[in-house]
Amino acid sequence: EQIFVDPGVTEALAGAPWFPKTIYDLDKCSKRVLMYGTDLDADHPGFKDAEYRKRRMFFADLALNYKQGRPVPRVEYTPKELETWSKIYRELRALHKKHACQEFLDNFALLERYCGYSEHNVPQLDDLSRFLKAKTGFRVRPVAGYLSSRDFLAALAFRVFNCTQYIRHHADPFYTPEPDCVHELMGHMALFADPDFAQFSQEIGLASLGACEEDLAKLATLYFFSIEFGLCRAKEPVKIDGSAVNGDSKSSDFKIYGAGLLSSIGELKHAIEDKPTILRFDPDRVIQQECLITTFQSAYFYTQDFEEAQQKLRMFTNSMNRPFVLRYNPYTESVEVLNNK
Ligand code: TIH
Ligand code: FE2
Repeated sequence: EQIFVDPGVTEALAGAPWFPKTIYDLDKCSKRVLMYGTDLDADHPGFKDAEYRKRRMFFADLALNYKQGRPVPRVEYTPKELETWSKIYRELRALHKKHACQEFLDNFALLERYCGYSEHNVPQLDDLSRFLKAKTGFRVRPVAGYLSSRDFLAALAFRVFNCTQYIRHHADPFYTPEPDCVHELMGHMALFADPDFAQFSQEIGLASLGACEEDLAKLATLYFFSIEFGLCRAKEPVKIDGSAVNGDSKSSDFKIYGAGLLSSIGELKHAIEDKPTILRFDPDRVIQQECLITTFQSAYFYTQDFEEAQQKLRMFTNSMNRPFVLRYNPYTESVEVLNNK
């Protein structure tokens, strides 16, 4: 409870959608699963597989009983699950080395060293959470499936990432329409260990708290075409004397940092080999793009680097109109609401 309540703040908040004020409020909004959560949709590859459905119930239970601040329960993956993981791991790692951005690769090497990443082991969310906390203050909590954009983005404001713990059905290891632990572990985790990327992610989260529906949809689209499907420019190798090395530009001019590409063998190859539409990440253009969740994207967006993504995002969030200002307090892990009138 706030002790000194500014009447202007109370009034501004009354007109805004509810949002978590402290990290413990995430126990409310991170459990409102939308799709596939406990009951799978009919066209899902696991729909007719009773064993898979039962397994998904087990994971849904873990997530729905989770409480912020507790260790994430460790899971023993089955030989079948491990087989799916190994198959993807081997192939993705080879693709990462060629096409992922340098920040991703550097941090991925740390995950292999400190978080149990290997072809023969599915890493535990709790180990990642501890590692990320020490690196950037990010943590993960288990989630049962898709959340609404609002509930999903809200957690980022507290440097918390909602992370699925179940693995995709073995029928289609190359692409899944819903996030699974392969997507989270192979796609997202490495960059949350990068301080600039962590900051970028948190700023999207903070901007989303209490935003109106229209602004929220735009932010979700910006999140989608950066954190999930973003590209950046390959850095020119630099010679000892500081000049750029010219020539030899055989490999693509773009590197990948988006998790949805880095976790999908199918879509990553598509983005690299099929010459898709690649446009500059300009928020006013990006927000017009439809986010596709059951097929490959029809366009991707790039920035030079994370710094440019950050600047562009700030330009956008400054133009949003919210009747209050939020300030994150890392000591109390809560947001303070200030009057903006
Ligand atoms: N399509 C991705 C994959 O197959 O790994 C998973 C997702 C990315 C974005 C939303 S779901
Ligand atoms: Fe994702």
